[in-house]
Amino acid sequence: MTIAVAVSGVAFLTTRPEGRAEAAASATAHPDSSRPTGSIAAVLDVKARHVGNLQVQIEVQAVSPGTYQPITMARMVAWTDMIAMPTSHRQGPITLMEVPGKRGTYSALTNVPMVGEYDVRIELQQPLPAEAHERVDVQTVGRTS
Ligand SMILES: [Cu+2]
Repeated sequence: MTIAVAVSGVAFLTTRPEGRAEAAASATAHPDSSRPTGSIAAVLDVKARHVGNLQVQIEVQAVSPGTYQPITMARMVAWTDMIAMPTSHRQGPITLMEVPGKRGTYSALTNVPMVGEYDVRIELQQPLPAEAHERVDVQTVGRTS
C-alpha cells in the first residue's frame, strides 16, 4: 500500500476555474494553509495486486487532505510499466471507475504482458490533478497473491 500526496500547480490554478474553487475551499478549511501554490490537493491511497493469470486489480481511494472527505465523480486513469523493461510495454491510460457504494474509491482490472515487477502510476485528472505510484509484483502466471 502506498499513500501519496500530490500538489496542485500554478498552471492548473490559472487555467481551471474548478481548481481555484478547490484551492479556495481547502484554504477555508485550513486557515494555516494560506499558501497560494504548493498546497496539498488530494491524497491517493493506491493498492495493486496480482489476482492471477497476469491480471492486476487496482484500487484507489481518493480523499481531500485534512478533511478526508472522499473525492467523488473523479476522472482517474492508470498506467502500468514493467520496471525491468522501462517503456517496452507501457500500457494506459486505463480508466478507473468509481466503485458503487464506496464513495471516493476507484478500481480497474487490467492485464500485463509478462511476469515481472510493475510500476502502477495513478493519475487523478478531475476535479483536480494528483499523481501516485505503487509497485506490484506479478509472479507465476497462475498464482493468486
Ligand atoms: Cu517485460
